[in-house]
Amino acid sequence: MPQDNSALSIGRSASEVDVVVVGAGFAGMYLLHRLRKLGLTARVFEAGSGVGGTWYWNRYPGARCDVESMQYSYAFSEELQQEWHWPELFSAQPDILAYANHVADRFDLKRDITFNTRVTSAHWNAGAATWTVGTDTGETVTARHVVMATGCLSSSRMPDIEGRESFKGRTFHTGQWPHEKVDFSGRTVAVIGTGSSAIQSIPVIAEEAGRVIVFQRTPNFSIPSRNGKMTPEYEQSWKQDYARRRAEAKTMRSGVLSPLNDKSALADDAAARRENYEARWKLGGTYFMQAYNDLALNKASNDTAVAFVHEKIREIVKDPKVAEKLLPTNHPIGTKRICVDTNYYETYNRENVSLIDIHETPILRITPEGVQTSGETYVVDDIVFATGFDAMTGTLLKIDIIGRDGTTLRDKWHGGPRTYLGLMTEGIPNMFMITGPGSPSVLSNMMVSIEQHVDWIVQCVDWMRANGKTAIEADLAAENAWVEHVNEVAFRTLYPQANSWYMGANVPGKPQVFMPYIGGVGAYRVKCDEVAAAGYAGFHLSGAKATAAAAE
Ligand code: NA7
Repeated sequence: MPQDNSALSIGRSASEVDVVVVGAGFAGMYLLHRLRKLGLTARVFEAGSGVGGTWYWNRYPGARCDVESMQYSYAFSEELQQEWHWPELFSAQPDILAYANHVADRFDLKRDITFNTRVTSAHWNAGAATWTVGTDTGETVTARHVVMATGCLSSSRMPDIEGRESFKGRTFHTGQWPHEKVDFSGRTVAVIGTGSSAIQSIPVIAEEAGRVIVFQRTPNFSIPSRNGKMTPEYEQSWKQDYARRRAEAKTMRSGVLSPLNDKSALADDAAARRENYEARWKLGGTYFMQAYNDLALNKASNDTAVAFVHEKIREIVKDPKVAEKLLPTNHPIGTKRICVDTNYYETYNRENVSLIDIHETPILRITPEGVQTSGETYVVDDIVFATGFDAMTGTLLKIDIIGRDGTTLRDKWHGGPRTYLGLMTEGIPNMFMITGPGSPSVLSNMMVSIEQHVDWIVQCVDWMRANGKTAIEADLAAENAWVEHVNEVAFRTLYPQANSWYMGANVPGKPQVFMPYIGGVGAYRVKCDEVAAAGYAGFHLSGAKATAAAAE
């Protein structure tokens, strides 16, 4: 029985701890809670001034989760999931941030979190089997383990457009939005990008601004969310049945309990297919992609869903020229993260909204007054960059990580990320990643994947203590086999056909490797559990029991 040391506090000044955790989003918070329960000491470093990670930074108008509230929440505490009330079916950013703060207070987490502090380096000390972690405030801490709870979309990316710095008006990035409300009343606003953040924010900005000019490079598929108020009946249906539903969600491909229609799109005739897509469109959200079981696998099946959404866009958008520009044609539906919206396509029927296709008229530069394209110069008051992130690896590679025998993470990953199970990388001992590349991460309900990784890591650290092991490192052959498997599974699907951030394609010069693991949350969990049960097969463990016992 692990000892309950949740009251244990080491404060924010300890220079030696068992575990350094980088990031106080949902991963770092739950990890801290679990480590304390084991009686381990931990310090969490967080660049922001508060908890919440993604939901701390992405405060843009309309920011909302595309996994429904009853499922996008922690499952580890029955009391927590019973007592918390979500006001809407799909939660808005302020509600998720309020939840993160509630959890931090309820489990008294903040006393071990050092805010406003970014980890800049981590150097492995081979003799002592410890890490020395450095921060931008000049502090150094020594720890046996480091866990990167750094998030998958935490390095926002400004585009390399000439003259960007010369713009005289206000500029914003959706991923680093100000904490106070931004007033767009009466202003002319350029929005660059049409990914999920833009699709969520454009309808809200358009209601307030004088004019909105959207600069689109690639149209995206978006499905109406059908968000609404949480009804007591719906909430109760979940709360009464939470244990069973959570357990079932863990076995699903995406970690979301969802209505999968387990047949091929080609098994239905055109009329039945249309009826099915219509029902899914009415249902709303990402469940659209589960209308059939082969939409991510079979191009002919996928084409039927594409045709349906194209038809919907043409139906909603009144100006046929604008509608044509909005049709995504260069990637199968779902191979870029599908967007979920409230009134996105409808917004283009507003008088004050214009769409500029930058394939037709490329952006040449940003001037002090606005955005100059090959066709026209648009004078604007504000520019909103909804241009995304250096996903999955960006934040990790900013940290100067030096592992065994001088191996640096940057060198190790110069051709793209290489991991064993998305949890560790060879050459860098005792450093775990939560939802790292090579794990289901961004293709899944992040809460489910975070809890799975935290549970696995905590169990591993505990096992190491019990077995007198001081170091764990991924085996190179096991890692190579896993990387090959991740690729092989990805290339069985349509995903690699899109220039997506899953592939690193949105960052010029970034190696193009399919980063998340498509094999599904359920199968992946089984694999991780088997590895642990086999005494951490595919990992090298070192350290003598006698030494550990003496140290304790
Ligand atoms: P995304 O999905 O990466 O979207 C970024 C958008 O910005 C996308 O439309 C890009 O076009 C566009 N972009 C990027 N660089 C440029 C330049 N230089 N010029 C014009 N347009 C550009 O990021 P989001 O923040 O919307 O969403 C990220 C995830 O958060 C989302 O998938 C959900 O999981 C939640 P492109 O497609 O690259 O042609």
